[in-house]
Amino acid sequence: MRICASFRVAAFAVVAMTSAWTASAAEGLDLSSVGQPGNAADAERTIEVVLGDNFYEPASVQVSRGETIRFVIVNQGEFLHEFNIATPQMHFDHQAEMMTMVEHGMLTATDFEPMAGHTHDYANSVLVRPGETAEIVWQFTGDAELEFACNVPGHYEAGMAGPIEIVE
Ligand SMILES: [Cu+2]
Repeated sequence: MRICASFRVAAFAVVAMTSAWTASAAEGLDLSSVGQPGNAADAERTIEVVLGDNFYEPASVQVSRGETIRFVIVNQGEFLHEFNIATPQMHFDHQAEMMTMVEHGMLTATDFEPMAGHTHDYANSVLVRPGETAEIVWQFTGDAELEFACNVPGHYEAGMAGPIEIVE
């Protein structure tokens, strides 16, 4: 995690304003219906997901219930994108949080700054800067309707969401 000195000052200033939504975000994050973090050693498959402006390749994925997948997430776009495994409602809620991050200068079109109390450090989601690659290992043990999506403001509506079909 990189926190530059100037950002520490800015972060301190907005901590009071953001503490409420940070707490609610953490408390509301019951991931059991989505699945659970997996171990890379248990992954039966690796799926490479390319993030573009504003699309995913592949546009959908199919997994077996209980399967552990290693996602290698490559941002080939010119903008910051997210790969987030969740329910449509969770994505909707997260979009509001991200809008707050934008309003507080924590998130721009191409970059984001982690801060105390909110590092955007969830096991089911990752923000990937342009040109960077990230990994998520996830085990699909939940029973909710899932999709992967980017909740950077405007991107979901622009098409950055795809279904995750879970087959028995
Ligand atoms: Cu995006």
